[in-house]
Amino acid sequence: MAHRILTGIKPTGQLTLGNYLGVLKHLPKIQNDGESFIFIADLHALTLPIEPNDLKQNSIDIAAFYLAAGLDPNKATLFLQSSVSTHAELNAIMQNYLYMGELSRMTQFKDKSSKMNQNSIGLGLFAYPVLMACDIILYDADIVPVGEDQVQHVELTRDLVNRFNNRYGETLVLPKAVMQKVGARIMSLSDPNKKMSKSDPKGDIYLKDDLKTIRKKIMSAVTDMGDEIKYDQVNKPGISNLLTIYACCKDLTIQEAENQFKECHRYGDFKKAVADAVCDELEPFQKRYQEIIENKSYIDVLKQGAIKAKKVADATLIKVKKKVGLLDVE
Ligand code: ATP
Ligand code: LTN
Repeated sequence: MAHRILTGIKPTGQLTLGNYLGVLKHLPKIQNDGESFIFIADLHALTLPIEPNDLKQNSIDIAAFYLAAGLDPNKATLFLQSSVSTHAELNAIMQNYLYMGELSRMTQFKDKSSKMNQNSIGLGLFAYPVLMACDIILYDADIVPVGEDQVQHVELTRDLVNRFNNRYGETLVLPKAVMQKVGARIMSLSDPNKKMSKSDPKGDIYLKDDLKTIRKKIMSAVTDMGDEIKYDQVNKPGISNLLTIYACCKDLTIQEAENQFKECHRYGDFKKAVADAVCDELEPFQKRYQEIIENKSYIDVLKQGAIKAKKVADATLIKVKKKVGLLDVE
């Protein structure tokens, strides 16, 4: 059977180089591996406080970034999660098949909620993986391209699918998280032991940063003791992260990237090469983004995408409703 591919990015803030190297950059290639559904997870962005205007602008940005990265609306279906109400409907059913114990063990929930006032943690943040599972299930997706931090949520989706299928008979497709070999976890430039994340601005490179700022950020990235350019996550997390960024921008393996810097014993020279690689990669991408923002081509793409997505999603919802015994009198 042909593959069904699904992935999403939530419009919680400005996209980072981590989002780009972990997922965005690879989507144009992935879209040829099967039928792709690529969306803006705007309902998910509401799980933490966000200004309405920021949410709108971030959503537009993600749409434009998808297109700038090279997603072809004739091949992939691009849409806003909130335009397809079926996500919320399936969520109402599926929340009964994931357990509070499971949800409370999710790393993302533990990380995000630990930074909050314990009396004002929204239910949506806790129940986040239920909605994410619905996103995946609705499109019969078997391939879910994500960065490393999202693998746990896809694993939980697999548990849900197995639980549902065991209870009601084969109904839902079992998904699999697919990560890039290089780039699945880009780390912060100021603390290479922490993930680069758009909700934690320290050590981030934003896709909208101008090239001068990007250079400056890379040149001042935290590095490690010694002068060797070697991949060693434990003893050289800073250099390893920069090597990963370089390899990913140049489409090299880590080994190939390392070989290029065998003779280099000056971190400054190495950082300059990394900055060049990132700027070479992002310059044309930023130009395309700017054009798309100006011509607003994303509006029609999202409209058409929602219509296509809804058809597929509704068919799954009908199947699920039947299986669980919801009476259909339409
Ligand atoms: P937040 O900080 O709001 O949690 P995020 O950037 O971690 O945001 P998303 O925007 O929803 O999360 O992530 C979109 C995709 O980018 C996901 O597949 C995620 O795994 C991936 N991703 C996010 N950060 C990185 C990173 N540092 N390295 C590689 N992939 C990443
Ligand atoms: N949870 C993801 C965004 C997301 C997603 C999805 C990714 C929402 N639904 C379905 C893949 C498949 C995140 O926080 N990065």
